[in-house]
Amino acid sequence: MNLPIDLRKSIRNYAYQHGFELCHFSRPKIKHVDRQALDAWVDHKMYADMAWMAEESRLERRKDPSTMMNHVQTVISLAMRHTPPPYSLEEAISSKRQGIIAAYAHGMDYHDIMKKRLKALARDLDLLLGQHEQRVYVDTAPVLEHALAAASGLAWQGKHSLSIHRQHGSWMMLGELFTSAKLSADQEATAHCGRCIACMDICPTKAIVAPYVVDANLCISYLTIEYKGVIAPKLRPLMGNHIYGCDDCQAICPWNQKAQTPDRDLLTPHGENILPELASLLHLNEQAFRQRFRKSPVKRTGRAALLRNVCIAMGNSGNTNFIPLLHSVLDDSEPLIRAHAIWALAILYQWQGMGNAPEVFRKTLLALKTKENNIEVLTEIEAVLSPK
Ligand code: B12
Ligand code: SF4
Ligand code: SF4
Repeated sequence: MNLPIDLRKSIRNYAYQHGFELCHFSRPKIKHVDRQALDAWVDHKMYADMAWMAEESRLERRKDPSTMMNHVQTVISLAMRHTPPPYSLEEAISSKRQGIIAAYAHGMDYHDIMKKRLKALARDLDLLLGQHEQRVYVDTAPVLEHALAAASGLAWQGKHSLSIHRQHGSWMMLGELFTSAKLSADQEATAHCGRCIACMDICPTKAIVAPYVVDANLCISYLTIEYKGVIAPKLRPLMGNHIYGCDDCQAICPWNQKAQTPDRDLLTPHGENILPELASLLHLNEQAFRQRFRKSPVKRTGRAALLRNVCIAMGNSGNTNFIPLLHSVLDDSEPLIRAHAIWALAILYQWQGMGNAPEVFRKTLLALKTKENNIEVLTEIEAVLSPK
């Protein structure tokens, strides 16, 4: 069915009522240049351990959204804004006591909220247009969300690869509603990065390897959220006090300096998660972790990986008050935490001017070595006892 243009106005109104600030329309097509760029990204293994990003069938669906649903005619791209970080980047990265959780994770998990809102919008569309085929997607589906957002005019893709809106900046999350109704498409977005490369310059790990291309292997967001293993020693010092995600490339972006705090933030930021005290996190046992982050996206990362990040942030802080705390997790049941606590202690002892491993720490490590059977923890012990 071909539908009149002003129906889009009604749909936008519904979208707004459901908590979406932006609602734009495009055909279910990905441009050749985006398909090629996706292939190149996969060929260069920039997806790191996120194997699903390279799975053949999912890759094909990413490149051709029309294969996601029979009879799809229109993709409705939607954005839900969230509150920007309520602190400056300098203030956050210079703290010696606190860790940084990315702004989108200061409140509730957007996946849950956005899915509910998209389904409610789909019900409205059935009432408006008559019962028809629809599907909703948020984040995890094989949908190239940035490319569709750009095609629909919702936002352009910045050099940090994120979607930016002229007025709202990039502090927003994306979702899509695929429908069999043929609604007129909006005009493609125009880009406004110009000659700026501030995001590429500020990135602590130089993960934006070329304009529009992020190598996940290097990105702190990937390392702290998605990656569950031992973090490469050379990357640890670059992670600073980022303990969940990273907003540096967005915080520096000139388009975000003009962005207003949204009137309503359905993710409702929670004070506890805004620059949390590192010390308050290191002693969370499994139950306390689940309780503390039960509504937050942080729960998806799990206790072991979060506390691994906390250990790294403590090591990077130069705050030697953390030494006793780190000693107390050397017998944690999670090898990941033990391994990174050893690294952090070695760094903090250096800050104290006690060389690589002062005598008391050496004795502790020698004792640990006799009972440790995890190879990764043993590697960390060796790196301190016999540095190369
Ligand atoms: C995998 C993934 C990640 C990975 C990889 C990131 C990446 N850039 O690929 C990791 C874990 C690192 C990550 C991190 C983050 N993510 Co993420 N992530 C995704 C996910 C699931 C897929 C992205 C993807 O397809 N990557 C593959 C690459 C090839 O795609 P691409 O980056 O869009 O690349 C395009 C460009 O390179 C373009 N291109 C190439 N050359 C050129 C040249 C020109 C001129 C142009 C215009 C374009 C262009 O072509 C490519 C294909 O379209 C999406 C959700 C989704 N389903 O889309 C969320 C998503 C992108 N993430 C999101 C967020 C919020 C983040 C973080 C900000 C979280 C945080 N605060 O820590 C960081 C930001 C890091 C960054 N700078 O990208 C949001 C972005 C919202 C927004 N405003 O844009 C999304 C859309 C989730 C959502 N539903 O809201 N993420
Ligand atoms: S999220 Fe952080 S590490 Fe990743 S590209 Fe942006 S600034 Fe770099
Ligand atoms: S910091 Fe500059 S280059 Fe990067 S996304 Fe923003 S405007 Fe574009």
